[in-house]
Amino acid sequence: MGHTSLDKIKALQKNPANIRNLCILAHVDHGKTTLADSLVASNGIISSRLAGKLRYLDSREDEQIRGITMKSSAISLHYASGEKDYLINLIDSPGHVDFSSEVSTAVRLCDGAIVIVDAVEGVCPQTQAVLRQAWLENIRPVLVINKMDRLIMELKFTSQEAYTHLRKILEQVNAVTGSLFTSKVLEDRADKEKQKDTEPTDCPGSEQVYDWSAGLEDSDDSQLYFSPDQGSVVFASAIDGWGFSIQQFATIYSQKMGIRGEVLRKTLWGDFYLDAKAKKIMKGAQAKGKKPLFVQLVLDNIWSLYDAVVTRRDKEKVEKMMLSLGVKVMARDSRHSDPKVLLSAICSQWLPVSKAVLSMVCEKLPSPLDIPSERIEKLMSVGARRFDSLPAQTQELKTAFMQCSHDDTAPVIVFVSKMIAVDAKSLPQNKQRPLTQEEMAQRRELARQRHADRQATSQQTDSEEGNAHTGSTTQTTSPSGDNSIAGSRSVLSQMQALTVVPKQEDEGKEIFVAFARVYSGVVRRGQKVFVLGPKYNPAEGLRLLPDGCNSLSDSFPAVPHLACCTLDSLYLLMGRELEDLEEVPPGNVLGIGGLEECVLKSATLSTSPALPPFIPLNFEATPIVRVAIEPKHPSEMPKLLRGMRLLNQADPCAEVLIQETGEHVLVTAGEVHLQRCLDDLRERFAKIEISASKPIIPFRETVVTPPKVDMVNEDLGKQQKVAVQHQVKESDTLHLDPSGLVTLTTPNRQATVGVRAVPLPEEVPLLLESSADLIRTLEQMGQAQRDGRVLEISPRTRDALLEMKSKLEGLMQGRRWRNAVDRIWAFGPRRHGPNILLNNVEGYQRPSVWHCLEQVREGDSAIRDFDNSVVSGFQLATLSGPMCEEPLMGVCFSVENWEMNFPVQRTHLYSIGEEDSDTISSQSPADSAGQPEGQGEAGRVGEAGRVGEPAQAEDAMARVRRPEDAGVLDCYGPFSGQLIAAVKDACRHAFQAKPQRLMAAMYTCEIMATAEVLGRVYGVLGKREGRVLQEEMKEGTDMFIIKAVLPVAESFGFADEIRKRTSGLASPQLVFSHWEVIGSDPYWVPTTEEEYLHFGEKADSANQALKYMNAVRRRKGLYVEEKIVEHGEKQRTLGKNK
Ligand SMILES: Nc1nc2c(ncn2[C@@H]2O[C@H](COP(=O)(O)OP(=O)(O)OP(=O)(O)O)[C@@H](O)[C@H]2O)c(=O)[nH]1
Ligand SMILES: [Mg+2]
Repeated sequence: MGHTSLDKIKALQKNPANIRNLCILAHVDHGKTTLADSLVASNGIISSRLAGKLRYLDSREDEQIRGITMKSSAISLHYASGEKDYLINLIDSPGHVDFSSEVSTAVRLCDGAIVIVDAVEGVCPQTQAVLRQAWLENIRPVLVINKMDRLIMELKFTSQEAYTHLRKILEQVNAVTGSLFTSKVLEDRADKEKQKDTEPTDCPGSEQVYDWSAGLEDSDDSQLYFSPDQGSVVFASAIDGWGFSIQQFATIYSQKMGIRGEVLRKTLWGDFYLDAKAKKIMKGAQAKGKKPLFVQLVLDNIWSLYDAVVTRRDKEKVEKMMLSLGVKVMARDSRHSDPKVLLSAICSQWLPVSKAVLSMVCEKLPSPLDIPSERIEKLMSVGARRFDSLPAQTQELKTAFMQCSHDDTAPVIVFVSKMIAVDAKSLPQNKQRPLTQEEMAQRRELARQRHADRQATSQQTDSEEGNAHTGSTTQTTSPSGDNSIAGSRSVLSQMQALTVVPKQEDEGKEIFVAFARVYSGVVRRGQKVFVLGPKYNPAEGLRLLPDGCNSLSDSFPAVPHLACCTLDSLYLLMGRELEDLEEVPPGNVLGIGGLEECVLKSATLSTSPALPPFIPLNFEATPIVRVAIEPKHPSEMPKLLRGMRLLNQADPCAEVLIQETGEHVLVTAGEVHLQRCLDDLRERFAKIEISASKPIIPFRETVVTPPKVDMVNEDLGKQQKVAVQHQVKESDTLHLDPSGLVTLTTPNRQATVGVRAVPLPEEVPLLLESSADLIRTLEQMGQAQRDGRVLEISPRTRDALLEMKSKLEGLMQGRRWRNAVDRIWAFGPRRHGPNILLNNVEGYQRPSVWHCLEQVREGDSAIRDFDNSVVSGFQLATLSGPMCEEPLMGVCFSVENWEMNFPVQRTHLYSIGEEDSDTISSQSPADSAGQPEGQGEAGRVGEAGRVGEPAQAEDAMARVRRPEDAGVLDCYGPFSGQLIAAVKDACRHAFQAKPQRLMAAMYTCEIMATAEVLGRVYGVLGKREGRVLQEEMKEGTDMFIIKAVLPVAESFGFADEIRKRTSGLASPQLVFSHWEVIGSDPYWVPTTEEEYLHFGEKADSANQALKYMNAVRRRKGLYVEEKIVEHGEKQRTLGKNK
């Protein structure tokens, strides 16, 4: 370590008021790691000459080669400001979208963040994303506008232009935070209003109906906006090593010019100018055409320094400037052929960036003691639970967070946000460390002694060779052997004790270190803690373990979702190195060893059973790129499996799974992430040759309303229906109605279901996808209600659910969807997907999914037996569609007919609500048979007759015999299986009876390119079926920003191709955005003459959907309908004709 000793850091860790936990966030390549280098150099860990070039925190080889950060890493730094000593726990995070999950893991452990913005590029997509993440985690950001040198050297701006440009950037950033803040204030206000339950704040008698700014005025947002005069902005050039805040210049000029520092601080940024005559600072620089103070006093100095040193290389002037700045540089720097060396030597002394940034951080960012109580409540309110619905003991823990107490009585609370895989060799206990003075002296002594011994023995062995020989072989058994041999042996063992040799078994082994933070209590090595699973319920824990962790014996009662483990070792994270620690006080970031058995990716640890698990990390990126992997040599499969398990643990976002087909699949966030995961597997975790398939592109299947025109834009008549329906083959159990209703009877003819597939309005699946979490909560509530429990949810979640419901109602308009929302039976697949099961069964008034939201509980849980089987069938049908077994999306299955027909002696139908006279809860065979035929659908008439007849005879008996407990078992018996299969098949056939389409996953990308390469960018986009949404010029630069969407299927190699075609000038970032229906029909065949003429007989050349579908089917080993040999006589042997 550099000049800050480990002891110093240990001492600093004990004072939470002077600790700052922060991360560096920004868009890719805006200079996070470069800035971190300067901060690291300020602690002497790396040389300041190398700062910016070394990228110390990018410790992986591929990070260095590619020049991008791929994982977040932490380092502890010391900063002395005046009297005070601060400990800065700094986390550098990656900016590439593929690794945005790493940002989430970093943000969770911090109290503040440095947001960096490139002075040229301004606010980019990831800048917005990270600001949002910081916002969501309630951590406070400060701003660094980096790469200021580019304004001078690249854009050749004058200082005045630069000032205007900087103001714009600042406005952009503040606009982003402003929008986050406003929505929050409005939300809070709505909450408050609801609590008060008062009238809306309309001013009586005034014209104003709704005052949108109400609530915004009285909330304090001064902390929120970045503003140089508040000291929350630093202007920097990390690569040249300089940076400053307004404060620094205010101090300089207040001494020089005799103006009060306070005044300068307020006026250095903004529309102020210096009136030289009146010796006053005046407002209105812009209106009067004067130079603003910031330009005159700050930027001009920097501009002239660059001009003198880099542009004109004016030695004399440089000397003069150095003299006036009081800067001295080494001779070799001033003689260096690259003027940048001299520049950074001067700047890093004049305006060291580390000082500017670190003093801003210490002043503006909160310490662990200032953790907002809102944040604590949010962390502890897992799921949609309300904080005040948690047990009292749990709520008390809030004070433990706030106090950051060192007391032994304080509960230990630790959050692990990810597991880092490190090479066992680099652990401190296995590392070769430099010897201390005493050890060296000891070694010298030992060596001398050994030499003397050896001489003595050699004299002896000359005479008694045999003896010595036996002596040496029986070393362990005869300790009282020859004196000198024993002596040399003891010397040897002492030697071994002094040399630190890595254990053999540890060679190349990966050890997991948890990346964590202590929120309360002192963590000690060897301590026992509870590991709380995501579903752990503190109420249960408190009941079963009233004494907590202290009195824990080996046989503590089994509490669901709770485990106990020992913290084997604690580490200080120092970038590439780890240092051993005995204990870690609260408020610090640390590494914990020995958790790999209990923690997969993240976890909450505590000594108190009252703590609920923290809310899960919020990941912005959706993992979407999947590949199937297999070892080159099949015998190495076990190694691959082990490797994949390790990878899964070491990466917050990567997923590994075994598909139904038996393939081992790796799911990653993007191409770059995929590459990194594969490299990790090959070189670290599995250490074998592996082969990866081409990326598996996900698709969705859907149905659409029949098109009005054919492929050559001719009006379609009735024939489309014929073409569509050929896929459904009728049989004696399957009947297809011309309107698309499929009626299917189970093989034992005891149940009949009629299902119709209808495309959902376009926005509905989007809404359902984006509200997946809400739907999951709804499902949990429904489940709880069915089990007779009540799940408390926060008012906010309830509102969100109701809002979603009303949005759905708004979207599902028209005759077809009348009352549909209230008849939703289930969502699928996995009970929260973008498809809907609708209850249109005549007379079956089952409560809808929204039922659990209604506070008044009526006793009408009129659910039929086997209701669950229908839902299960629907889930299965939506999980994999008939086109290529991909999940469905945007399909509504409306169950229009469901009849059960039991021989009464075997089973019966009943339901809890059957007694209610006003609900026809259970449709007994009698009901179905007795219904007037006319009320069913056209296709049902025949069915009803057929099925109904035998039932009628047993009707009377069914009414009499209603044993209360029989039949329940049957819900899980073989018949339910038949029903599930029948519903699934009915859904599939109903799906096939409609025009089917594939949906492709789409990326959005923003490409920044100069005018010269614009054409080529469009070329690449066009070739890959991309669609440009928007193109605009970036203000103040000659760059264009192009926003486009691109199918994921066409995106592989896109970034590379763009980079190559534009000589590295444009580099896009792909972010998954949505699913889009592919226009062409994969089952289309030419039917009219024009179509034959236009597309030829095979007509598959233009059918993109067919290509995608067949590719998926082939991959999955499904039957692919293809003509392989078309014209036998035309076939040639390739070899001959080449
Ligand atoms: N001109 C100029 N270039 C800079 C400055 N700071 C960083 N760079 C360059 O910008 C590039 C990216 O820098 P990094 O520090 O790796 O960026 P990063 O934000 O860590 O990137 P990721 O971690 O991949 O998101 C490097 O080539 C740096 O040399 C600066 O102040 N001025
Ligand atoms: Mg980086």
